[in-house]
Amino acid sequence: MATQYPEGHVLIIMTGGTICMKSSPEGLIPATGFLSQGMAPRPSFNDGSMPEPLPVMTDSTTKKYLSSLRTPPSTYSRHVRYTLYEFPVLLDSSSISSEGWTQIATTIQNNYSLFDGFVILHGTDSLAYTSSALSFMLSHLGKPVILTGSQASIFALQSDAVDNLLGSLIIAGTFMIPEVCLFFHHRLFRGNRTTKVSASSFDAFASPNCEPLAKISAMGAEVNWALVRRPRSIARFDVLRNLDTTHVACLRIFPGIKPEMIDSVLRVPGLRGLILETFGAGNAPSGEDGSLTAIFKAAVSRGIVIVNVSQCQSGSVTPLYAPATILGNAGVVFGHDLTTEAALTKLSFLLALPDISYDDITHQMQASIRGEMTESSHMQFSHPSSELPTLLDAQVAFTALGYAIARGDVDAVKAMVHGDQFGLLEAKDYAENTVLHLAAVGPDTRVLRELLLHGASVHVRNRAKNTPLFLATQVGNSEAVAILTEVGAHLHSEELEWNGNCKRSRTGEVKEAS
Ligand code: ASN
Repeated sequence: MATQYPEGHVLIIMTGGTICMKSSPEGLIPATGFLSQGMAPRPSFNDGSMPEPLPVMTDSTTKKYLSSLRTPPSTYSRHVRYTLYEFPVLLDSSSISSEGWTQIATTIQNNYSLFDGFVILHGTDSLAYTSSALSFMLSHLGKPVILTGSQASIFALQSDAVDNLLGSLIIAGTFMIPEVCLFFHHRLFRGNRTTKVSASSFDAFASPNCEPLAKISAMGAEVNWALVRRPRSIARFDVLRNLDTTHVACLRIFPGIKPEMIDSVLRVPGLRGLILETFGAGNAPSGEDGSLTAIFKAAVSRGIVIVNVSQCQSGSVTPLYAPATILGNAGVVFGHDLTTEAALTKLSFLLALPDISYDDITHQMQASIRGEMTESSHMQFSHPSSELPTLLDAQVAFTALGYAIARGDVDAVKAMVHGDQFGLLEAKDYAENTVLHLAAVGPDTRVLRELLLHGASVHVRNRAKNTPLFLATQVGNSEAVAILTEVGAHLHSEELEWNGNCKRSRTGEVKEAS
């Protein structure tokens, strides 16, 4: 059925979890057939248009055509067209491991150029761990990866499954939020900031040290673009497989804990890292005559990375009290406001990097690499309400930026997008061209490079469904094509078909090839 609205294409990856579960004599277990039984019968997931199957890479060389469905148009006048790839073995997420994370990351990588976004369906028990792990495994990510699940099965009469899945699907198919996110109970969180806080409530996840990236209400999604992280280097999307979860441990300090207990964990053969969950702002007992401190010091000198995170949900590990300072002096790393989930998966990620030194690991554990930690220099600047930029200011700024791009004025462009308070990188003109579309056909590729270094997305398409790369190809701007390709831009299947059939002038006007 023809449609006047554009479609975002999303791949849903089903790994298991309550969302797909059905009863068995042993209790709830994951069941197959989610697309046909759970989604197709519901009008909010299926507009009845019976679209063609979509190609999905089930491994690096095998392409299969899987049934697809399309949502009715959303508030954003867009459909989301999607298909669902079910893993051969569906898990209760309590059984996920580094192998499962690699399977998810590899599936995203194999299908990266075929879809605009990805939704991962996963059990809630270890959802915060998987979200954190993927955030480290996927580097230079340029498309949304949204993990979700539910507290009750989609087949249950009262369930949070439809809201969680529909919200994730619409965000992944509409907004270019190039982060690993967790969507639950109407809120989109940065995945590596989350923790599961309830075993039964629908409001099951919290992100205590980082505001949600977006909230859904009856008015639609309110995205906090100032918080959204973007890739800011000229590099392609890449995946690190096989996190080292076998040489790390996690230990929670409690009143009266015996030093021998800690020592025996630190002497587990092959142990390379320990996440130490301490009291409050990072405090732990020193032991009689400093015996516990001596144990930590000895472990550090054996090359074990020990990271101090708080048992509290919010706040940060700091050298405020003597016990935390003593731990720091013994070589224990301050994990600041990392969640345990993020600390454990980050350490497993760093330990899996080839040729990384002990000093590099301890240094990186104390800095933010994927927005997992609040860095004091990144404190949000907030405008007094009287100085909030108006819509008119933003429109004027976007027009001025458009002119600067058109004349190739790299200094003016740099000044305008630096500390961008108007959301210029998300803004679109009447034809839904972003600043990157304009720069792709502009006279100076230094402007294009500058916009990329400030986080402009190469994957956003304009109203005619064209990417900046397509426009650059059409006007024969080979330098722009090379730069865009270097950051992982790719043509979509329709663009590959159109390419060669028509030529576009530098002003963006389409001409039939003669
Ligand atoms: N045990 C389930 C899981 O994590 C819990 C859930 O998904 N709500 O797979």
